[in-house]
Amino acid sequence: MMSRSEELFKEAVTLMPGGVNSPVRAFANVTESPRFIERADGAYITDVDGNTYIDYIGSWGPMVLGHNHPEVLKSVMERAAKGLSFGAATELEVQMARKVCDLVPSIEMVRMVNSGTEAVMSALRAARGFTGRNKIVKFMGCYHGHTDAMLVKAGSGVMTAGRPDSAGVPEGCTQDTLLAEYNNLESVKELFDRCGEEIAAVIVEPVAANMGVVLPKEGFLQGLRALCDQYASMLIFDEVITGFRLSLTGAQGYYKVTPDLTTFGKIIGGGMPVGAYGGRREIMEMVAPVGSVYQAGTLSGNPVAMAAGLTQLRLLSETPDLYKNLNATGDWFFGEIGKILKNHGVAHSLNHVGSLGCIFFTGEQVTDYASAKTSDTAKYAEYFKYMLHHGIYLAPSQFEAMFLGTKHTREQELKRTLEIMEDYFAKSR
Ligand code: HOZ
Repeated sequence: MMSRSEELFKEAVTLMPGGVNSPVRAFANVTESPRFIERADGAYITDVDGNTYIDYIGSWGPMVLGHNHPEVLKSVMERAAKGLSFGAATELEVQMARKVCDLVPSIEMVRMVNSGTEAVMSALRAARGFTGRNKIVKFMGCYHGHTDAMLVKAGSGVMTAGRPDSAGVPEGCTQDTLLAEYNNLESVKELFDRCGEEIAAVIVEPVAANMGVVLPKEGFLQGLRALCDQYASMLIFDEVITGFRLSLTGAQGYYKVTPDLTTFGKIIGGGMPVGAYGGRREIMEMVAPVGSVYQAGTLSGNPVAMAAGLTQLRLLSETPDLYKNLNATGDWFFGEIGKILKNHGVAHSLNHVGSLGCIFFTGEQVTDYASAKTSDTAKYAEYFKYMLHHGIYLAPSQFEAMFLGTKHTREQELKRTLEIMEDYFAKSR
């Protein structure tokens, strides 16, 4: 008999490409039928068949405080009762801008948009407008949303689709995208040597989290900063994943490197469809209606989304030791995973920082796109399926991250997860 999720998927594929509104969630790479989610609470997510799982996706990052935080929910309900969208300025937008500028020292001005993709697209335009240059350096395996210029050797679903680029992107849109290797400063230097005066910006995920998780080597981010300074190019940190996750000041605070521009995504809306870009005042003042870089959006700064995001940012900034505890829990959890993998002789590269991590099934240390690609994706699919069938909801792709939140406790959720991992790796020897 078919489950309700299977029934829905059968219908969905006749109505939506691949049955979904975003490719990774189709579960195609783990040869499993996607679960259709009904509700979520804390660290748990429940599908339409009533199966409850410990959730390690957390809406791809924003659920740092767990699903359905009562205060976030309350602010959404109260705000929704006053109207869903005005397409006009609101006080909440001012409060949100104030909060982001107060929390992140590199951001003097900010503009709200509706997604990380939009934030990146707009930040690139601002950097190009400000410098009067066209070329952008991007790293293989880094994913910056699906804006045309960034769909070159991108991570996430593009990586698992088995083709490096997307159809429908004219060559002209990517001719100014220069590719470098993550963690290889030399590859960036070569590009600057060749055409440094034409490079508007270097964009990077300060912790790459869309080719699995790949940490920056010591000096890599600092080296990018120095090169950008030398050539008066902009350094853009895409903190869609790391912002308000690694620390209150994101990866830039964690690694102590200051970008010129920063992009944020869903995390800034507490899970609502929000993104933002911001940075140095002189760059942001290039943006319309002050400057000549055009960018707009009816739903940008939507009051309900702002209410959710502001409440989440307030809770994140006011809860004592939140990041200290969350990062310590991450260190402990991934440490325990490491022990299990080692005990069972599993070839792996376990990459993690704070509450973000992933297991690569490869004997190579994963430090970039090429080494990430050595991972055995069939092995990942097998592991994923076992975990799913035992109540653990992991990313349905090798090339994504595992996200922890404050509701994942050592005593319950993490302990249970480790027990199931132990069972799996003991059986799959
Ligand atoms: N890598 C994406 C999040 N950063 C996956 C989300 C999706 O495609 O649905």
